[in-house]
Amino acid sequence: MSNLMSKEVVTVYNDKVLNHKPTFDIYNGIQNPSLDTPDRAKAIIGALTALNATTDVEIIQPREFGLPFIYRVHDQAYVDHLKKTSERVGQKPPVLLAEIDPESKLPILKEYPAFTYPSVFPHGSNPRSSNRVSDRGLHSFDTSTPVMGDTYELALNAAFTSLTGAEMLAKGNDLVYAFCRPPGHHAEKSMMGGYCYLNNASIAARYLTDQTHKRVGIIDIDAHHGNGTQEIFYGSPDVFYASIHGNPSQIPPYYTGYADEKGEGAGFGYNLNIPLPIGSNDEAFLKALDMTIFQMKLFLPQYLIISLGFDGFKDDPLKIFKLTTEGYAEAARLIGALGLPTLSVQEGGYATADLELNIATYLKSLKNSHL
Ligand code: Q9C
Ligand code: ZN
Repeated sequence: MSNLMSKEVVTVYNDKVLNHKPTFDIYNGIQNPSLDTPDRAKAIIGALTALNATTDVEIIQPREFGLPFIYRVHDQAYVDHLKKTSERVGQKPPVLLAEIDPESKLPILKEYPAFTYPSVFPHGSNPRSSNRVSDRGLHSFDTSTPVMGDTYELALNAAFTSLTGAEMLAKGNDLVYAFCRPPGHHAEKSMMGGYCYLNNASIAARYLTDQTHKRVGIIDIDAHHGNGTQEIFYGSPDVFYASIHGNPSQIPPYYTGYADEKGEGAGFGYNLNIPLPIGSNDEAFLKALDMTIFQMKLFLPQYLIISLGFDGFKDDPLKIFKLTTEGYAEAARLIGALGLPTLSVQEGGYATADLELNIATYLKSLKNSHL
């Protein structure tokens, strides 16, 4: 597929990305509006529409895949839990709740879709569950990841988006962007959390190894550790997971993402974590990316998946890193210079006003550097 002209980025998504409306993060018992707003999707669609007009990207719709592609990564019992919980919640009417108006600072009544959160978490050495309350905790690791009536359908749509992207790669396309929403890298084999339900990047990686028997490298540049992707491939030598993220001793997902987590069994040596101090700048991040790419090259990957989050941006409300738009451009150049067939999968990024520029800059830079 190589061509002297820089090539188009095949972009996969549909308008369902706008429908996901998570209600709240519950932090220390207090409800805050979720940062994963539909306005994020509007911003990204704005960028993609403009890039489509200049023929930098070509937009295609995701297609459906059978559930066995999902079960290659997630336990069937977990997928069933997500489906049944969504169905049950979807049968309830919307709820009216007070929310603080950011301008007037006064409570205003707002209508939310029906939702459910975990209320308890597993304990004991052999946690058993056959109750909807204990099941919620069994399959969630935080209180930021509500299930609404359409969550199962929309999470599956995001997984189909990344599977369609992987299929395009397997068919010989060099650069593919899957606009997945909800995101995926925090979702474990049988746990939701961190705004994630199904691990889109992992589902794509497993599809590629199954279909092509080639080695897949994953570089996760979302500012959080992808605990789900790490867990899923921890024992796998055919998928190398590498992540650069804010130090998990200070930020979510807290419990994993340390540098001494290197994989286990046959997968030992195929997991790389580079935690960076909160407040790190472009220079520190790009140095870590350079080290990551050096390690990745030794693995001789045949496909590359980027877990693409922009929450390391300097104006992100989570204030993890101080990366600039030019920093993301340089990151894309380093990634593009590998010259591998590359699928970029959307993860987080909450500086909505800057998302449009950041995604456009990343995709153009990737396209122009990938020869
Ligand atoms: N007070 C991704 O970036 N915690 N997930 C937010 C806000 C959840 C991040 C707390 C962060 C989840 C995909
Ligand atoms: Zn993130």
